[in-house]
Amino acid sequence: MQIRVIGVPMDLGADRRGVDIGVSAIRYAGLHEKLRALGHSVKDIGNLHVPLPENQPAGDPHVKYLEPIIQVAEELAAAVSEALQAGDLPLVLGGDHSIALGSITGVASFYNDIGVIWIDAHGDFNTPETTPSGNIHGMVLAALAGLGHERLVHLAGRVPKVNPQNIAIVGVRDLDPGERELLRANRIHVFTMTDIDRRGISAIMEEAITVAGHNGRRIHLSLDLDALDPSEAPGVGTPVRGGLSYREAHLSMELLAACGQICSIDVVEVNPILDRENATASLAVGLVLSALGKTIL
Ligand code: B3U
Ligand code: MN
Ligand code: MN
Repeated sequence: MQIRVIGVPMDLGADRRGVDIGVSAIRYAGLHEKLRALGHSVKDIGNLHVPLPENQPAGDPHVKYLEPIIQVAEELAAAVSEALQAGDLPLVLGGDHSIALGSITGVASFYNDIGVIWIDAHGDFNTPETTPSGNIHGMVLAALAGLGHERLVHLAGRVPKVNPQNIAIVGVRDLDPGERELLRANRIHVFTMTDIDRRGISAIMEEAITVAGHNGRRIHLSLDLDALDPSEAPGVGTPVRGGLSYREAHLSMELLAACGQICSIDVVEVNPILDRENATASLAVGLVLSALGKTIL
């Protein structure tokens, strides 16, 4: 497979500073050589330009940094759909989770029906009315499903980008009250850590793959490193105890690789300032390898 790496050093969508350099940390953890060793060819188009918060007004406190986030999302959507047109698999490195707005918009402009598997401690399903923080990384999945701020929802192309019925969120353990209501009202398939504890990660991932991928549709994987337990992934902005273990996360990726429907990936929320010896970035690289075909035997 030809992998096209796209860096998006975005930290306008979250409060904790430092996710912008997650892009470099993931590259330094050996992403390219490890992908090549697995037999893939890798092309890296470098980083998109992202404005600094120092040079920007935050604007509306319910949707902070809306304009620059939209500007980057439009650019990223174009880069992702270009990669797909060339037959490459876009691997988008974040940055905070607001970048998924651009990557999934790009995928949705290439395929007319897609599924999304969103692996995250959080739902990222707030709107400007329900958000406790005003941070767009906590609203992006709702926007892609057609809910929330008009400018986010109507970004280039169709509305919604993803049919809410084709979304599976896995690893959830922290939802805001209004967000929970929205997930329920829109019948989003949410697989919590409790579901994983009770039924096992393998059954849960198989169900998530069926939700996102039935009828053979292509699946976009959006991997937020805070889905993992903070003991494995300390370098994230909003750690929440009780997350996926190392083995559960790898098995999830291996099952995704085996389904053969993954068309694009984002890896987000790695924060090297909060990390220990690049452990979270190294884990991110390992998980990407498993999602792209690495097996033990
Ligand atoms: N739900 C909260 C916190 C949050 C969302 N995503 C992350 N944190 N990483 C919010 O601000 O929307
Ligand atoms: Mn997230
Ligand atoms: Mn999260």
